[in-house]
Amino acid sequence: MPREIITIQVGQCGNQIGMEFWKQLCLEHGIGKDGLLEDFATQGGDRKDVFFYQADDQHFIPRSLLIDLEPRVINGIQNSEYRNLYNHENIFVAEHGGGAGNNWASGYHQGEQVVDDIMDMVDREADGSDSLEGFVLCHSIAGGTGSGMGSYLLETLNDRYSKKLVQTYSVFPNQMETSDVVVQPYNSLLTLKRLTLNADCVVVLDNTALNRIAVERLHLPNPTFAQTNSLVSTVMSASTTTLRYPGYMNNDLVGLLASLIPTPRCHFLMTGYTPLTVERQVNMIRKTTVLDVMRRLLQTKNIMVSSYARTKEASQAKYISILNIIQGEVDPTQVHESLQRIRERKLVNFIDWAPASIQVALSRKSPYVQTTHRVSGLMLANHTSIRHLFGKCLGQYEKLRKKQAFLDNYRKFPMFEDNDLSEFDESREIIESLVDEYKACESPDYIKWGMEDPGEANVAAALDSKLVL
Ligand SMILES: Nc1nc2c(ncn2[C@@H]2O[C@H](COP(=O)(O)OP(=O)(O)OP(=O)(O)O)[C@@H](O)[C@H]2O)c(=O)[nH]1
Ligand SMILES: [Mg+2]
Repeated sequence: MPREIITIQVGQCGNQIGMEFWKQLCLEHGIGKDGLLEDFATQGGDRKDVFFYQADDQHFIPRSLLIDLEPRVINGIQNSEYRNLYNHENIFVAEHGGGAGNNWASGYHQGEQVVDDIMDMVDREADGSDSLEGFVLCHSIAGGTGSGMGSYLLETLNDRYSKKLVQTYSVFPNQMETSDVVVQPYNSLLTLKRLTLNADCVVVLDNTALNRIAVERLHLPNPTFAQTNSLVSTVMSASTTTLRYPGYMNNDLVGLLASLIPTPRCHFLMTGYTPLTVERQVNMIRKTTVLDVMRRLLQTKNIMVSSYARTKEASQAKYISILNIIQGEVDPTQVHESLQRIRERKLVNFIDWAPASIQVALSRKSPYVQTTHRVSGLMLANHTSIRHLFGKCLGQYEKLRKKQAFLDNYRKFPMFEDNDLSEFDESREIIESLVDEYKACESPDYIKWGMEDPGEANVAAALDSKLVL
């Protein structure tokens, strides 16, 4: 029985990374640019129906919604070789075409106004699936549309499809480039509140780290979005391989996430990948034992989130859980031995309040995509040092807010009318408490954390229900 997943791509970044994801999926499943199955790909054994459905004329169509408040990126997709891939009824571009001008409040407000049209599309896609497992949202958190409208959609999905999983691929802004978007700290903070409260899992894609990897590892002096998005699509497709090439574990999203997310709020995942390549440029790695792949995955230079921790803090950071998805020619009997080695040599610093959770899934690889490396690995990790990224967002927000900078842009919209800035304050509190919770995870007493505060008792309740299960 398929466990279908509907992808919702919102805004420039959301649609650009979404498009790369679909290109990669088409290649891996032998689906042509027009959605027709290639002659060589009829033998299958893969599960295309998780992400695609087949139309009456045999075309494979992505279960995907393309949404933007300005036409440029979606027009680009519609004029590309992939123009016949998507269902045209699933494309939403605002009539005014003016975007949300890097303003979360505008994106959120416009989301509220067009939500019926978009939910009609979502409902239609949901009705067309046998056993819908959940939704994947692709967006950036720093602009106006993906962040603001994305936030509104997250709240709505949570409300209307409360039993379904919601996972996001969320692009964090480049912290090194001041010119990026001046008000990005406001937009990021307001979006982070929804990612904390209304998503089951957030895969953090950090433009700072993606750029660093492109410059340092791939020797691209001025990486373009096309180049960093190729890293993103690699991560997105690798993280879904166990769903698309079923094996003995992690065949559905709930199974994949359950092992990585022991408590509901700490659901922000980092990723690492090896070998890193862009546009067929390959750093040759010859040794391909499971242990080698796992070691490489644990190296910070392969990890796609930048660390802002000071040295002392960094040494206290711990892994809550790790899932390594390894594809290619490896000897499965090595898995157990490698795990033992990693434990013995203390290569990984794990939390003290639960058993060390490091899992390895050996997954099949697409027979249609030729790679020069024999083995590749993706690490999905729940790691407490993610709190420093949120800390950085909070710090930047405080600076801007203290100066009362650019707030008038927000006051124009109903949520912030009459100088009501409580939404900012509430979002700040929630992110502060998220940072505190990740910090608490570093201590052996985490299980007791938040018990004295009735507002946080839900964490303990959730833990209890997990233990009962
Ligand atoms: N990795 C990556 N980041 C992107 C891409 N496009 C935009 N970004 C980042 O996304 C942020 C800006 O958000 P956009 O997605 O352009 O904005 P939007 O959602 O379209 O919203 P508005 O244009 O303001 O209505 C910045 O941090 C950019 O660096 C992309 O293709 N890849
Ligand atoms: Mg835009």
